[in-house]
Amino acid sequence: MIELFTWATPNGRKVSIMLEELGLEYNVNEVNIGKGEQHEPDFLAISPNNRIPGIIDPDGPGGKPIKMFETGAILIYLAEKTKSELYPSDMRKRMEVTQWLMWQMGGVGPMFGQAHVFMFKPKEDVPQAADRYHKETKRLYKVMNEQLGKGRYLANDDYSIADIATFPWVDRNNRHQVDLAEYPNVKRWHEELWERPAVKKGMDVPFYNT
Ligand SMILES: N[C@@H](CCC(=O)N[C@@H](CS)C(=O)NCC(=O)O)C(=O)O
Repeated sequence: MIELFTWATPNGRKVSIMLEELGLEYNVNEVNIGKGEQHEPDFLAISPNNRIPGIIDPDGPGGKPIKMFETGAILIYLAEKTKSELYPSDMRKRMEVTQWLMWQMGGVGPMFGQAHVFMFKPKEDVPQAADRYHKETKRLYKVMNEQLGKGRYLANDDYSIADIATFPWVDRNNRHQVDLAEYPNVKRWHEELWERPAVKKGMDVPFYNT
């Protein structure tokens, strides 16, 4: 049984959606980042970067336990472990997915995350920062909208770990003040993904909020 250490945030939900998609059994360990539990030594032994989520797979490579942090790496690991086409075996398709996964990890996650800090119940008003991250967020939506106008999913025409990584962030569009109606291809994709049973279940771990 895989141990998942997580909280109700977009990064946490990437991994619970993936585990649901793969039908892997897992146990949820709540790490309440609002209470600072990500700094506790037991969690740091799994995620030295003090960020959720993390996993422990007792049945890792070579039959030995493996601990992992960083969602991009965890998604790749879980797909490799199960030989899932959510990370395609075909090299060209795989690189397409890798590009959009890296785009999420280096762009969407950090930029939307900063937009939330400065735009959603900010501790202090910093208009220059709010404006900068809002603009960058909208630029990323434009890129995503164009890409989703070319195909059904972010990479190729197949659902992949790139979609799984991006979806929970787009679901927080209220926090970064983006109206999905302005990005019709993203809206279509967001609605379609919500129809997947694994997405519905994974988004509710450990509980759903927007
Ligand atoms: N690049 C990391 C980012 C993880 C991350 O930022 N997690 C946030 C929640 S979404 C967190 O743990 N924040 C705790 C904190 O800021 O102290 C990943 O993809 O795993």
